[in-house]
Amino acid sequence: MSATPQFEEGTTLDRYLIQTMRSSPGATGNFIDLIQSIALAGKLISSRVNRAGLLGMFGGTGETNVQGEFVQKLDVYANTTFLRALEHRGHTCMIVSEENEGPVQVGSEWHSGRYVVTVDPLDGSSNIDVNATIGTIFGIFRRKSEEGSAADLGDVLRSGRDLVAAGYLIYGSGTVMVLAMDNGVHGFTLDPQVGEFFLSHPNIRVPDGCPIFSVNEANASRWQPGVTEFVRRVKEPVRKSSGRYIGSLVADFHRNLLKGGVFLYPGDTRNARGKLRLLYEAFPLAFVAEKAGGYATDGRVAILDKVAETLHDRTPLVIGGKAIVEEATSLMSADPKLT
Ligand code: P6P
Repeated sequence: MSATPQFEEGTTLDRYLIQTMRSSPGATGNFIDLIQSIALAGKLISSRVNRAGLLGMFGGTGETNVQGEFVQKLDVYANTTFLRALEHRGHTCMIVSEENEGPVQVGSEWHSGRYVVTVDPLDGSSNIDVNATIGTIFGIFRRKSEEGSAADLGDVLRSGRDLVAAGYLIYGSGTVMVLAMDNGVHGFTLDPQVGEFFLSHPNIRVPDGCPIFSVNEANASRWQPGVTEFVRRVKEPVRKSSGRYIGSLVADFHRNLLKGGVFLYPGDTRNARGKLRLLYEAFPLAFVAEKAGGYATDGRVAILDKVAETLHDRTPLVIGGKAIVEEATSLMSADPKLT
């Protein structure tokens, strides 16, 4: 794919995709259609999130999901919306969602779809009722299995390096879609009055330095020595770093992507693999981070070098500016392995 052409003010997501993909050999339009389907799901979820309090969409369903987490009403809506947006366009053959225990095979008449999508339909949903920023995270693989046949687990239990695109939608003061592909990372802001995403953050690059560190210090008593030492160092006055923790991965990541800094959710003596999921949280955001000049590790190895062994694998996560992530990783990799 060619280097990012310059885009004029008011470029829509559709125009960006067409201009970018025009230079891609063998482009069939399937990928553009897939991103447009994700954008549609984002518009629908954004509208519902913004009116949740008026529509009785606060609170839980009384169910727990495969993660053992209480399912919020908006979790169900977001998951259903995302699955429906992807299922009937012929571009997707399988979807792996945080909210579904197994993979969702796209309907039999559409097995020809060439893409596999991993998704956290609504990340941070425990923040919904307090109107804090939440988001949708997605990753896109090209299937390995024969087009026209049923997809299989080999299409998704694979290395993060196989991702062809990834991104997220953040539902905050505005709704922004951040999309990472070979040619870089770009942000598109939704104008709800016209229902269109417009290019607002071209060529996002993670700033150097560490103006912000983001970690839940309530877990400090369970941290390994390397994490404790890193957080001590980053809090030294000379570093001029501020602590910010929203408790919504998409919001904490997006702020650090734009302003610089590091987010950590390490493994600890209670959860050796931490809390966050590899396939539909860490992989996609690590792809975005690396395409923006940043980095992401599990405290030892690059997130994208890992191979997913189960659909809901958890992983420790250190993500943000390259130098600060490398500094944290150099300390954490000396820790004894947690079992
Ligand atoms: P804690 C939200 O529930 C989430 O999955 C991520 O969005 C967020 O980064 C993390 O959990 C917060 O977890 O344990 O700090 O509340």
